[in-house]
Formats: sequence, C-alpha cells, structure tokens
Amino acid sequence: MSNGDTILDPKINTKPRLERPKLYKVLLVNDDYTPREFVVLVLKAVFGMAEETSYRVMMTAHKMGTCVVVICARDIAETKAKEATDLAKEAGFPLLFQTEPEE
Ligand code: TYC
Repeated sequence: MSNGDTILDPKINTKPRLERPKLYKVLLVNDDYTPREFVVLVLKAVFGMAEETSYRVMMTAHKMGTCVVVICARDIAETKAKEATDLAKEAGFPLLFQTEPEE
C-alpha cells in the first residue's frame, strides 16, 4: 500500500469480467404436410410443454411461418432442435426445428 511502492489502481487490479455466453432460439418452422396434432405431440414430448402452450405455439408457426419455442444455451438448443426434427423424420414428416443466435 504505502510502503514506497506504486499504489495499484483498483480499476486495473480487478479481474476482467467474462462475457455472458450468447443465447440461442429454437424456432418451429411451418410446413404443409405435418399434421397439427403431431406438432403438438412433439412440442410436449421434447420441450415439456403443456397442451395449451403447445397448441398456441403450433398455431403461431402455422399462421406466421415460424414461432420461437424456447431460448436457451447453444448446446441445449441444438440438441433439442435435432431431437425434435429427428422424431418427425422417423415418423415420415418434414417438420423442422432450427436454431439461431438471439439478436
Ligand atoms: N401447417 C400444418 C398443417 O396445416 C401444421 C403445422 C403447424 C406444421 C406448424 C408445422 O411448424 C408447424 N397440417
């Protein structure tokens, strides 16, 4: 401190703050072939959504083209999007979930 040495500037001495990792959106994409009930089923099974929320999200994508399902860390978003898209593929439907960084 005051032993003759240079007094350290507390601003310089503080640890640099780490940037918060970017969040990712999982988007539900509309198509003309996947049955509405199947979309609702996938939203419930993969994203743990309640029936009413699933129906509302499905109808939003149906009318608007896409709908945000969830916003979370990149690895979780990518895993969930793949799981949901694969489930539809196995059932023979082209249902697609995409991920994109928030803003
Ligand atoms: N548009 C589909 C239909 O009319 C239903 C649907 C809704 C499909 C949302 C995909 O993300 C979707 N059968």
